[in-house]
Amino acid sequence: MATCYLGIGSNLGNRRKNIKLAVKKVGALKDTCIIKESSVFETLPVGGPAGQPNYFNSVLKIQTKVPPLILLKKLKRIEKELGRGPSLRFGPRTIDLDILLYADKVIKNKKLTIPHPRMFLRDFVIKPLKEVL
Ligand code: PH2
Ligand code: MG
Ligand code: MG
Repeated sequence: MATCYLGIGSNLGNRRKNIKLAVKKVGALKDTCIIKESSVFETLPVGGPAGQPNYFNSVLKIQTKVPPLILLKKLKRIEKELGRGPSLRFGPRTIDLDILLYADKVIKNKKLTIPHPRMFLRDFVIKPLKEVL
């Protein structure tokens, strides 16, 4: 089992509900369990088009046997199930599920970079992450 941290964000639709449903779906993944769930924080959008709604952000600590690239694929499927369509880079989205850390792995390829390349610059990640470390 690998300990892994996921960043969750939503700034479209019923943001709190989107996060709740995403957590439920992550918890239902095979070979995966949720260890801790941070509080949900309302945060100002960083980057992206001007005038987009505030985000709700949280972080999940999970344990999983699912390897990183497969986990990424499963998270993308959950995003799609929750109504995320194609969007601008940093544009508004119903749900965003990012792998922040995966055990002590360092990964860099076309599809995935771990640790998440911008996590240490982002208060909206660091604040909830501190609650669940
Ligand atoms: N996600 C982004 C870009 N900007 N800003 C906030 N406050 N929260 C986010 O989750 C967020 C963002 C790209 O994924
Ligand atoms: Mg993101
Ligand atoms: Mg993402």
